Amino acid sequence: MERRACLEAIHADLADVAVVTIMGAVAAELQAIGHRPNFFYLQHAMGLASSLGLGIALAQPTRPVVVFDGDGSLLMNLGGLTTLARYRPRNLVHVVFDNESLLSVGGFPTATSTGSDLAAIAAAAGVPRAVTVRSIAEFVDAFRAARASGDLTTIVAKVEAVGPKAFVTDLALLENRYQFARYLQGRAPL
Ligand SMILES: Cc1ncc(C[n+]2csc(CCOP(=O)(O)OP(=O)(O)O)c2C)c(N)n1
Repeated sequence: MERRACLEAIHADLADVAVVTIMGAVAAELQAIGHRPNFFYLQHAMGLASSLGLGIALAQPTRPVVVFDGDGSLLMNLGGLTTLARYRPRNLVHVVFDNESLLSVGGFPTATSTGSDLAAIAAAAGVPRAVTVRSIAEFVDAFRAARASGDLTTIVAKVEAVGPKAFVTDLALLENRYQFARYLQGRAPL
């Protein structure tokens, strides 16, 4: 399956959810599908999208939070999973798009291409709900089940290593930051 199709399938579900993505292909795709002021595309800082999501989820426990991570990013900071599990934010869904590569910087293969299982690692870290999905229907079901479960979930979505031509968003980081901060503060979009 393609990551873009996964994002399209749940885009309507992200209307009033704090969304944090990694940089690169996933950010460019989500913005192209339809940017919202509640979407924040974290630049650089590989492996820290779930940490940013964790901070928001703990600070605002009634707000749903969704993180879109990548296999390469998560592998750079596996301790992020143990910290997520330790604090167990019930309002956070952690999606890892596992394309077995560092697509946004040239497609170098990651450890998942030789068998490392990120859902098993998440479960071993103590994440209470951790699943792997391989079709759009499975992905949508897992995403909605995670939202409904009221517990921390990591969904590893196995996707093809394909993406947009340009891996950049058409939105300055600073502008995105202020938009997102206003959203979190409940202030009207500018
Ligand atoms: C600490 C750090 N090292 C390197 C980079 C350069 N970089 C940006 S995106 C990326 C690849 C991300 O891979 P993955 O999380 O698997 O997502 P994909 O690009 O495959 O969607 C890299 C290495 C970075 N942003 N930060």
